[in-house]
Amino acid sequence: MGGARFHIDAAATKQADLGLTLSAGANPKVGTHLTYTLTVTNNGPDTASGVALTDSLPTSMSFISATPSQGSCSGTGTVTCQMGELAKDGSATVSIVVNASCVVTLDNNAKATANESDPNPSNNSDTATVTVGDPSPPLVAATLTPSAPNGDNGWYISNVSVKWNVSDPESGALLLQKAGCVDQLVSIDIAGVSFSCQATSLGGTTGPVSTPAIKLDTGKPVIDAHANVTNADATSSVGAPVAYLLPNVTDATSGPANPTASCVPAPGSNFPLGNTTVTCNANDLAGNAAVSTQFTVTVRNRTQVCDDDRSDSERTHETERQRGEVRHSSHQHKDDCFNDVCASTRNKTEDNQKNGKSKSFKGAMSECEAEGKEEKGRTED
Ligand SMILES: [Ca+2]
Ligand SMILES: [Ca+2]
Ligand SMILES: [Ca+2]
Repeated sequence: MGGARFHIDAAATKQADLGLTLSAGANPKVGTHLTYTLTVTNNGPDTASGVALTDSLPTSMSFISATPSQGSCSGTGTVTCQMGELAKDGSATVSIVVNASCVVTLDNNAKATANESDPNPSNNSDTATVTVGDPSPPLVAATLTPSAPNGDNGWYISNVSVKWNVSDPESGALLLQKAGCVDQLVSIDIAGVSFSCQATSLGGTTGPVSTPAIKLDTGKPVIDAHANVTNADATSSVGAPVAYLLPNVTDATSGPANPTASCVPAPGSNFPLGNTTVTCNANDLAGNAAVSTQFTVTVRNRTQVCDDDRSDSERTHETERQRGEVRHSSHQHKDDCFNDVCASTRNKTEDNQKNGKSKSFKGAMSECEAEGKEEKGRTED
């Protein structure tokens, strides 16, 4: 212990005025390196021994390396360098390289000490101030849900949510200024709407960034009502081809995919005897399906009546015709047919009248006779 005290006492009799300067390189950007240079000078009058430099790095600076011109350094948060002796008027340096990790203005303080007493302690520490800049403007992106049009022809057929994602990893949220950038829910049919967002940080300005035009159609197209078709007459024993007009289609937003509906059975196709339900469907351009529309096509059973009620002689003729023994024109056949129908109808009507039943056959009979005469007249012409 006595030896140690003697050593300290002996050093205290000598004086060395250390001076420290701390300088920093140009203001860095986040993610780039910055070099601090510590320079220690011994202004005397004696040689300094046990020269040590201590630099407590700012917490937002991450240590990369420390390189002394003499001696050695250790530590990463607080860097301590043992520089050894420094002769009067001698100087030594330490280069400390750090990485700037965030946008900030900060001070770095360092100090120098030696075993000898320092007659001028005021120049033993120094401060360097740097401002770390933001190298990049904000990140701006919109997330649409659904992410892409889920209908036809670029249309959405369900509500669309728009969420803005705005960030700046260097400047941070507090340094962000936004214009627009409002989350949206598109829930009303519209032929096209776009939203935008602009953001500014210490790194610059991004935008305005715009969403694609959002076209929303959730409404079904409408098919006009179609009246039943009741006046079609059979042209053969299996029915008749029946023409009808396809119903029109309207749609408020995207418009109909086709101006008229698609109906089954199609117009002009053969309809069987009796009632057939026709079903019509349609889509709009966005792909929404209409509520289907139905109507009835009735094919009246004239041929069947004729076949049932024709006379035995007509049946005989039919057989002969099939055998090729008799050649009747089609007009002649129709005459026979209608005659038979009229005869049958007349008989039924007379029977019904006698029995006091419905007289509705009377109308049918006169209509039938009129048509029969008309047909006959054409045949004779
Ligand atoms: Ca000093
Ligand atoms: Ca940035
Ligand atoms: Ca629609």
